[in-house]
Amino acid sequence: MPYTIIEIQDILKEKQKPGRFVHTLGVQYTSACLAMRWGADVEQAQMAGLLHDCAKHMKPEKLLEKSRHYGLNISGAQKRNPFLLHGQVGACIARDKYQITDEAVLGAIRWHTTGRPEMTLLEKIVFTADYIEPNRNKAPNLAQLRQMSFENLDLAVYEILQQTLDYLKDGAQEIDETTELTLQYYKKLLKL
Ligand code: DGI
Ligand code: FE
Ligand code: FE
Repeated sequence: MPYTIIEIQDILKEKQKPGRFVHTLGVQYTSACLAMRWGADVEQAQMAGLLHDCAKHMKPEKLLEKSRHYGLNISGAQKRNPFLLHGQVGACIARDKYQITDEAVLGAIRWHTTGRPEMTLLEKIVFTADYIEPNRNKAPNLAQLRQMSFENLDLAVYEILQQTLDYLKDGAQEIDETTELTLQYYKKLLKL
């Protein structure tokens, strides 16, 4: 029998710090709202949103160990910044531990940090929900971005990537190749 949403919430509540768990629920429900707006499957969106950070509590050594255990390809940027692996490891944990077999849900968990070129609708929804959920307070233009997510999802994805990359470059942080490729893909798609 697969786990219900409520059962997974109960498990994550024990594992995650209170702030992380509140964010997790925020992403679950925001993903559901975006799915309603854009005609995606609401159940898939809720499950992917709920599990997107299921590996976020792991320490860098543990993320690397799990990545090796699951036979993931680890890029140079990921080796130097193991937190970049929490989406990929999270997707493996979702399959292994939470018995998620739906590849669409696993993909949305896997790509939620960097995005990827040609994201599926569900992947774009979770990527966006992660940034705009009500408990997030990272961007100065969140109100505008939240509205944009319900008007032009591709443009919202692009804006989020742009802001994230600007922020990382300001802090002289290493950029994952996929994040950069995703920005370029959506820039071209939108003819910007
Ligand atoms: O796990 P969350 O904190 O909820 O959100 P997330 O999975 O989107 O991770 C957010 C962090 O990831 C944010 O501080 C920006 C960072 N990030 C995204 N792409 C890259 C990156 N960090 C580095 N170093 N390189 C990237 O390409
Ligand atoms: Fe995350
Ligand atoms: Fe998150």
